[in-house]
Amino acid sequence: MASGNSFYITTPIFYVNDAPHIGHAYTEVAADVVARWHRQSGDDTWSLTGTDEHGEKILRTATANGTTPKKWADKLVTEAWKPLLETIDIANDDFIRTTDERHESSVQLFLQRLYDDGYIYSGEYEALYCVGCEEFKPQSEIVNGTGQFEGQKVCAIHSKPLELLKEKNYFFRMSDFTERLLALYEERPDFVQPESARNEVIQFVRQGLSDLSISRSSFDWGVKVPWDDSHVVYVWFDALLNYITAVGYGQEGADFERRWPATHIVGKDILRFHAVIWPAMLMAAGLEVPKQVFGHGWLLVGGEKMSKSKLTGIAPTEITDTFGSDAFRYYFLRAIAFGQDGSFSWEDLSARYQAELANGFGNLASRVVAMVTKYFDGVVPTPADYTDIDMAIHTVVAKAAEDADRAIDALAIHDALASIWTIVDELNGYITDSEPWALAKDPANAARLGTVLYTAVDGLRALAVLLSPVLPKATEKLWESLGAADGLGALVDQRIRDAGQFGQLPAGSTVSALQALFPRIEPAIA
Ligand code: ME8
Repeated sequence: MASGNSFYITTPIFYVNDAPHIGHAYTEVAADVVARWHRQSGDDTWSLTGTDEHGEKILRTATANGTTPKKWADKLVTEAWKPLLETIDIANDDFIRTTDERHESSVQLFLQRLYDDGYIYSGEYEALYCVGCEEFKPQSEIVNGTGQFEGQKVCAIHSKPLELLKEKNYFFRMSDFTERLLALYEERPDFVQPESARNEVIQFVRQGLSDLSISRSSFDWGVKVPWDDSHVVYVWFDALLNYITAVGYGQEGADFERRWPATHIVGKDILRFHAVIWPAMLMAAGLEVPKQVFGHGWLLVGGEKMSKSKLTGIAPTEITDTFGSDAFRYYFLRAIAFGQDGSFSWEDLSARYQAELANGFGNLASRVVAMVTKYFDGVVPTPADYTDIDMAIHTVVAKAAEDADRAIDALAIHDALASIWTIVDELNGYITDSEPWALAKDPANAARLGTVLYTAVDGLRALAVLLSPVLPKATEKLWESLGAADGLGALVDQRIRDAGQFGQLPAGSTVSALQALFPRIEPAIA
């Protein structure tokens, strides 16, 4: 369970060839929820995201747009990628760009170390390259083109023709690490997750690894190879290093020792880079391998991965403009089992918004606050003796908090949400069964009415804490409305681990009016 430990979580750093779509936002939100959860558990948490700006793909995009790659990257970072973080309410601690000086100098340091230790040699290479993936493709990922690419070899992911590259390159002796990697997967079953991803990686490595080409000399948009400035570092080798350069690898007085190793959240498309190449690089440098690599599933459109290059991307603002950032965050994490693929549908989003957020959680909060206002002039009542049905709620809350914490540790974010939602459902049922409106008709029931509403309002207190990593805006409003800030302090300072303990909201606190947390959405008029 999370407690006082160092916890460092990362997203991939995204290519700046285009603006983000909801697939990128999905990764960001997942990592952010886990980071916020750990922060609220008292862990020494650090969350990193950023952008991948070197390589041929960015160079070609910039050239096609009549500008330099750096200017293009600056524009995309400022106008698209940083605004994405605002749109979906990401509380990242750092944002790294591979064009940052702090990154480039540490990449050179790392590479020099591998070179000095004999892990790098010069050689000739000829193979089919996909600029979309920025990768030499193995036979298993090459397919025959169709339509306009009939007769050509294309990338199975991008469906675009591969290019035959023949260059003198520097190579990393990755083949030396086959056995050590297999031992790592064996000794630490959690190293690659979910299980399907782990199996895929093991199967791949068992076939034996080839050495990896880690430099390019046919263009110069990249980090210069320190001992040969006619080469730039291969974009993936450069990009993977962001996870350590951002926390100050090789710099004086940096946080590297304190933060590293990290939990990497990535899409399954880039699993092998993270679960094979990256740990091999770290082993060669004598550094600790990551704590975990978790490969989540894809958002699909028409059964295929949503993608920038296939123009099937949906901009996150298309959703947040109507439903808000909290609903965006909730929906993707609740509707799709983390680790599996899922399809986005407007119908499903609307239905869940209405049923779970507006009617389930939002309505529960509104009615409880309204009843405390109406029957107790807005003052949280003192509970009298608890009956079995009240105690059952205490148990539900405690269990939900524990289960959710365990689920987040396993990165089963959807399970954590399902556990927390048992509180919403049980509290709604409790209120229906307890009928506070009927109790209020007879002053002889005042003590019982107070107990019921205290139980309900303290249940809301627990929900505000447990849901704050997912629904930061709605839970903040609820916290304020409960008057909890006065009695208990800021919501962000509440500890997840303590949230399930019943009875923390001080009786006598004053609740204030609560506007609908998830307002009804009027259908757009065609
Ligand atoms: O690969 N569903 O960057 P990238 C879910 N720069 N997630 C998706 C998705 C989809 N349809 N489409 C994209 C790169 N993603 C490299 C990474 S890291 C050292 C370098 C998300 O811009 C998912 O996280 O192509 C995926 O792995 C990532 O975006 C790829 O982003």
